[in-house]
Amino acid sequence: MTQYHPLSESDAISFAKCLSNIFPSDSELVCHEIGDGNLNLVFHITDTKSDKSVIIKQALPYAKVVGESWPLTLDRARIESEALIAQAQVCPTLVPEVYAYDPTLAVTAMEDLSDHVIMRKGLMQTVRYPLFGEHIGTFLARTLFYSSDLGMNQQDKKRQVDNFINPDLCKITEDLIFDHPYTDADTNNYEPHLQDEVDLIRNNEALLLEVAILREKFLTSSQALLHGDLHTGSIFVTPESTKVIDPEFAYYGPMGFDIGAVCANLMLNFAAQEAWSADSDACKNYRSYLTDTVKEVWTVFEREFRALWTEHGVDRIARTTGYQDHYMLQLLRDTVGFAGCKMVRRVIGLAHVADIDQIENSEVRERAQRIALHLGQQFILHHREANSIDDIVELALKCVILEKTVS
Ligand code: SR1
Ligand code: MG
Repeated sequence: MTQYHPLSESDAISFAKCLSNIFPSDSELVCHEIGDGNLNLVFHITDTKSDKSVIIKQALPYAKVVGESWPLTLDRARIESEALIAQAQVCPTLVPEVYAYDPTLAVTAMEDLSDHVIMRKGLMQTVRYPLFGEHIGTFLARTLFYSSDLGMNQQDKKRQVDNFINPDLCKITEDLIFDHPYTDADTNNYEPHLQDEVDLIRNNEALLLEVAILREKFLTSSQALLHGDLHTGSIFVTPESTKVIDPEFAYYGPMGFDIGAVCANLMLNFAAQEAWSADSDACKNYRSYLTDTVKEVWTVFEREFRALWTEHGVDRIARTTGYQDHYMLQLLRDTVGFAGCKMVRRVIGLAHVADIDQIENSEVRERAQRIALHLGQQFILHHREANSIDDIVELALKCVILEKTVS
């Protein structure tokens, strides 16, 4: 039996050749390792004769971004492939198809999405994706509803909670999102000019309390099967199509964590737009596009989730008058809070976003970092008071005005 080993490009070709119904027998395969994420190897394999292609993704037994000193379970490859399959059952057009999973090699073979672009890159080129809000709002509603106690048998759900227990990857989130940015952790990574803001954050008791409340929810709530890392680098897009990839952080957690991740990453791009737009009018327009998209993501999510609940809810008690409204308001508030935590960590913590880090002009980059930090803090501080998605947008516009007046 083959033992686990990191694949070379030629190993990946041998693996791909054994996949049934992908490549013709006379195929001539070429392979490139294209993984630019923090954790895995990703091989792109094409048949030069038929143009058919496949992605082979392999988990490494450590976090690639740090090295072998940070061991990580290979079980995340199983979790990823099973999460993709579960998502495909309710959103078949919104995730790549899984062709095969090999537990020994921690490898998943899946549909190649090279005709799409990583959304983060598209946003940095100020491309607009008119169907994205509808697609991702639907993805969130369907994946979260059908894996929750509202949409599935509650005993079956508990077995799913067990199946998707993901302690190593949750620990990354617990540390990098809810802990390290608020203390002097070795893994933090921020530019020295931000020290004043970092000090303010670490000494803001009201902020730390809200982070503790949100962290508790991440630690203890098993509302639904989350994607777990739904940033714009985990989403492939074209103007017509949206595909969500990379659910290796999947676990049963609070729904607002996924919705907040999408909103946070749109708002991180918002913070960085001065650098990517051609001029200030274009920047203003693109920022409006981003805030409109945040609103649309929530609005579509809410519409679809409520409709699923009403039409396909399995729980009698969930039909209690007023309960749906109470639940949706709590989801909105969680979304705002988690979005804030995800913005702060991308400036102070270990893993950043290209939207901000790739800004060459240091003054513009600093303005983007400060907008992201201010906005993230506002979201965290006010998440328990939010009553509508418009509150998020209002906070964002206020932050930009404030940043202009102080810089
Ligand atoms: C050590 S992994 C760092 C980050 O990359 C992933 O995409 C997650 O966001 C994680 O927090
Ligand atoms: Mg990832």
